[in-house]
Amino acid sequence: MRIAIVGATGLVGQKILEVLEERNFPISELYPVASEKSVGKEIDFRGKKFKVIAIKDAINLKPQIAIFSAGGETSLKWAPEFANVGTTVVDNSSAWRMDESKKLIVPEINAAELTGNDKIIANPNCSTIQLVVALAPLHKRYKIKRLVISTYQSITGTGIKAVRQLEAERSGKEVEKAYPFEIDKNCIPHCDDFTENGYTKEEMKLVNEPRKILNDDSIKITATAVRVPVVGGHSESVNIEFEKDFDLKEVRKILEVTKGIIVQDDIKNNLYPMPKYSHEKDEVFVGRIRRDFSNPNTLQLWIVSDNLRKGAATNAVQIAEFLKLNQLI
Ligand code: 11C
Repeated sequence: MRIAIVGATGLVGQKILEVLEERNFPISELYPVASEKSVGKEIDFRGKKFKVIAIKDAINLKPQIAIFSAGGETSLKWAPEFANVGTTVVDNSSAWRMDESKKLIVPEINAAELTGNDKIIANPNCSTIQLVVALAPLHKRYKIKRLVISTYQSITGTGIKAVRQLEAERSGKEVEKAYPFEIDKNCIPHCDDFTENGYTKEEMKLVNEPRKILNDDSIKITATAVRVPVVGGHSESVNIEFEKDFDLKEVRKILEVTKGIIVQDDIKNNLYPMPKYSHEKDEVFVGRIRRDFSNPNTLQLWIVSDNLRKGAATNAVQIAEFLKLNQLI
C-alpha cells in the first residue's frame, strides 16, 4: 500500500504511525504530510527516516489511502482533492462525520457498510468510539431508549499544547495555555466550544454520532463532557435505559464475548477500569456493571479507553485494514 499520513507530526499522527508499525500494516511507500513549517523535517518509521512533504505533493503522488488527523479545516479543504485522484481518505476530524453522504465507521460495528465507492470515510470522536463499542451489542439485544453520559477526558484529547500546559503547571514553568484555567488538580466542564443550546461541541458529538453509528435516531442522549488532569485515556459514566428489561448476568456475558472489550468488574477485589491502566492499550475496558435501582430497565456502566488509540489511531488503522482485506482500495 502507498499511504499518506496527513498531520504526521501531531499527537494522533504519531500514534497512527506507531499503530501501523505495530500491526505490520503492509506499506510500500509512506508519505508523511504536515503543515508548511514541518516540511523537510524527518520522522522515524520502521527504523528508517522519512521526510515530511507538503500536502499538494502527496496528492500528486496519488496514494491508495490517506489517513488524516490535521483538524477539520484541513480535511474539508483537502480530503476531496485526495478523493479526486482516487485516494481513499480515513478522516479523524469532525468535518465529515455528520455528512449524510459519508459513513461514520467503528469497524467492530458497521464496517460492513463500506464499499469501494466510499472515498471519504469518517472516524468518530474518541469519546464516541469507546461508548459505542460497549453499547452496540447491548442495543442489539435490549434496544436503548435513553443515555445519560458523563465523561472524564484526558488532556491528550486537546493535543500537545495541553500536555505541555499540564507538565508546565506541575513543574512550575510558564507556558502558553490550552485551557482558560489551570488543569492540574482541577476538572474543567468544558471540552471544545460551547454551542447555542448550552452544550459543548464535544457533548453534541456524543449526542449525534452514536445515533448515526447505531443507525437509530430514536435514542435520546444527554451528555456532560469534563476535562480532567489525566494523560492515559478517557473515562465515561454511562446510564443506559433500555426499552425492555435485561438480565445482569447476560449483560456481563454479552460484554465479555464482544470483540475489543475487556470486562474488569470485580468490586470485591477493587477491579474496575482506570485510564492509567488503559494507556497504550487498544481495547475498551468496561466495569462497575450494575443495575440502576432508581429507574426500571436501566443499567450503569463505567467505560474507559485510550483516546489516542481506539479513540483515534487504532480505529482509523482498523478501517484501513478492513479496506485492504476486502479489496476496497
Ligand atoms: C477531546 N474528543 O478529547 C476530543 C478530541 O472531534 O476528533 C478529538 C476531537 C474530534 O477533546
